[in-house]
Amino acid sequence: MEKLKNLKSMAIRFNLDDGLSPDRKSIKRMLSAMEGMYLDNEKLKEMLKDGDIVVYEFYNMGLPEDSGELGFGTTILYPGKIGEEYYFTKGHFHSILETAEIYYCIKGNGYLLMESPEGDVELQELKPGVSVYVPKRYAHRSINISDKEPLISFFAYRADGGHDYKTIKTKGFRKLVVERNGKPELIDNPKWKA
Ligand code: S6P
Ligand code: ZN
Repeated sequence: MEKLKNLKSMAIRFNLDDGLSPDRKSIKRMLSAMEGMYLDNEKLKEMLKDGDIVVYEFYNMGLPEDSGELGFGTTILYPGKIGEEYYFTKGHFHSILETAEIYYCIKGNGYLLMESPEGDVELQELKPGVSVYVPKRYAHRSINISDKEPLISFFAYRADGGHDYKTIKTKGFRKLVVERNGKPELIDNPKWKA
């Protein structure tokens, strides 16, 4: 078949077991980068004394940040807890607030916690085969509730959406998912700042 000219397609492999790609280098978020994000920051500091660890890793394909492009990749969130809080991703709004995003869970079990600037909260369970639509205007954070498996999801969003981490870093999410009596529970974040 004659090859189409100027069609710059690409095929990127993501391993279905560990979520990693042999074709790109992942971005790793270390425990030290999560300082101040968990309720029990003292516990985090104590854990750091035994050395830094990777809490999650994800991909940025490095595509041009144009409105017609899509950013995509996998996020691999490892299992663990800090105090009663499960490991989570930092979470962010998109700089272009009107940016929606698609997640598709490949492996593991957890939640996608979402929150609008007005305080509407959405929580969806992530398990293999489930796709979650993150509506525009909603900050989002992945939470891994398994004690042994990584939570692996594929994501896609408009490549020029950008990331606003500051709002979540300073205010936090209104809600938190913690483990109580061996089960995940959604609670009000006692540290949430209006
Ligand atoms: C990007 C998308 C994911 C996250 C990744 C890490 O819009 O939502 O790729 O970047 O899961 O989370 P965070 O909050 O540290 O960017
Ligand atoms: Zn996002």
